[in-house]
Amino acid sequence: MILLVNPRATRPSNRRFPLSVMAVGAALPPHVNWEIVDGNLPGTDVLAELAHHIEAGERRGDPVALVAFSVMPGPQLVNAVPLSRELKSRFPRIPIAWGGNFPSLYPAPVLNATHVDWAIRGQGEDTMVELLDVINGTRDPASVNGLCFRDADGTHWIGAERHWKGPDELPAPPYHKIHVADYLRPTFLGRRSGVYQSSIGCPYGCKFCGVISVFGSREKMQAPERTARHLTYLVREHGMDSVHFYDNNFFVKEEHARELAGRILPLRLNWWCEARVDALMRFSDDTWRLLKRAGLTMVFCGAESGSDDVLKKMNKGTTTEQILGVGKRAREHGVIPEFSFVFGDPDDPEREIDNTLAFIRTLKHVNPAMELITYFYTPTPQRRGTYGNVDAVSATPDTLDEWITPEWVAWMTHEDPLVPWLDERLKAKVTDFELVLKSRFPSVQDAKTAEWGKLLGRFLARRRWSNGDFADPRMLRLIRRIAHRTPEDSQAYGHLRAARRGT
Ligand code: B12
Ligand code: SF4
Repeated sequence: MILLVNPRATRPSNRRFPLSVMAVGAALPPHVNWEIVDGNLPGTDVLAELAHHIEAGERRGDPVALVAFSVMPGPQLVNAVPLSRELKSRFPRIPIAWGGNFPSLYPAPVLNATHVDWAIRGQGEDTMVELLDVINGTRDPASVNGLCFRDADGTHWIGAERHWKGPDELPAPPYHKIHVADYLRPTFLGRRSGVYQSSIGCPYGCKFCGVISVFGSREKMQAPERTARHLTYLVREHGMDSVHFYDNNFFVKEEHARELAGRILPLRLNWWCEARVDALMRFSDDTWRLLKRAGLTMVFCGAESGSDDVLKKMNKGTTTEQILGVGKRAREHGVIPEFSFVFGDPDDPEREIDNTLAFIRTLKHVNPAMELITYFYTPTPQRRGTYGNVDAVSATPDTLDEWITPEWVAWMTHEDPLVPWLDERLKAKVTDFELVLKSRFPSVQDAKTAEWGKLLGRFLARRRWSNGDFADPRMLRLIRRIAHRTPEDSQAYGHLRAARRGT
């Protein structure tokens, strides 16, 4: 038996289908028994569940041969480390593997941890199947692409990169292995929102982006018919009414977008997806209308910067004119655009911040419904030296214990990039601006702030927004804090975070 663990990555109320471990499990050979243990489900004691499965497997004569964790940088890592360490100390003979974005990007600290036996880089389906042969003693681990391990003398073996497959070559999501209804949660899109990923990778090469560090600059899209078939199942059998598409880049070709929209239109879903502004600007008005009719409610676009020079430096391949163009067209077609920006240009951070904040104000005039997401540029070792001279950035940690300190958690979540050119004053410029904007125009996705807080914030932020006065909005911060609805279950990693000025 194989146990697939999704360590807690979010609050239970925000849980989503654990797609990563579902995908890996679906590809296991039919004779292999497997179960998912999902730390995002309310009240789950992951360690107790694992122990229960391990003991039950022993009794049935189907002992657990491997416990495999999915680990994303950030809070999921914070939860994975003690879990995996404790599991190893209680069941030292059971091999532990880690897959997902964290070991794909940072295999060395994973292999430095003696409680992890195998690290898997990149797409996991085929590597896991081959790893089972290794564990059964029928295959040399060095022959498995994507597999990393410690040699007998402790040196690290980093397996060659695995060529990854497109979604059409992989099994369908195994919905029968989870309680689907437990994962259909209310969001701004609907009362029973689900998630789905229909493509893998992204064909572009933005220099700051972690997606291409894992998948290279390639994207494989699933046939629209297959996507529609899976969504139809979720709608008809489980009453899903809306969906977040997790694709890094949902629209590549207009024809593909049109076919997909036509196929899912009868499902009457509301949906959110990520797209590039250049692709959206290429679409005809007729395509925009079709997307809207098919349920496109919000489209997330990586706008990144309000300066064309910086967009060029990032190798983004888009322009500020296209960003404004999408703002305008989205308004015309009744779709909410969600623009994300990356602050902290290594060469001239202050000028870039001022310029981009001014651009966001213009964008908000063009489309008042526009939503804002902010990030700080966090150069990863894989992308070092590609965008700005970032060689001064400190090296990433060698141990998992250091990775889960508050500083590195804030680094992984792009909250504090730990770069010398972005001091507290500059960061505050961004967070203060964001607070004024989000008080003046509360996000349709903000379920955390009580209604009275939103109303009061709107009123008090009015003058600041129209005067362009964003400096130290103490009153707005206080309102946000008091009006913050207490989560039903605060994040386990919360205490590890360094204090910071909130937005
Ligand atoms: C869902 C999701 C989340 C969920 C968590 C999901 C969970 N695990 O419970 C939430 C919303 C909580 C989340 C949060 C964050 N996320 Co996130 N997230 C995603 C998203 C949209 C989809 C991932 C997914 O399910 N894909 C579908 C599955 C099938 O694919 P997959 O995960 O890639 O899995 C494959 C391989 O990675 C591998 N694999 C994965 N797990 C395992 C396990 C084993 C054992 C094996 C063998 C293989 C394996 O095999 C799988 C099948 O091929 C991706 C974007 C994307 N489309 O990839 C971003 C993404 C992974 N997230 C990202 C980031 C940065 C974050 C945050 C840090 C953001 C923030 N500022 O706070 C936070 C913090 C994470 C945390 N809380 O720990 C980045 C990672 C960048 C990077 N390379 O480091 C991504 C790529 C988004 C982006 N474009 O920047 N995230
Ligand atoms: S378009 Fe988005 S996902 Fe693709 S490389 Fe650029 S930032 Fe990454």
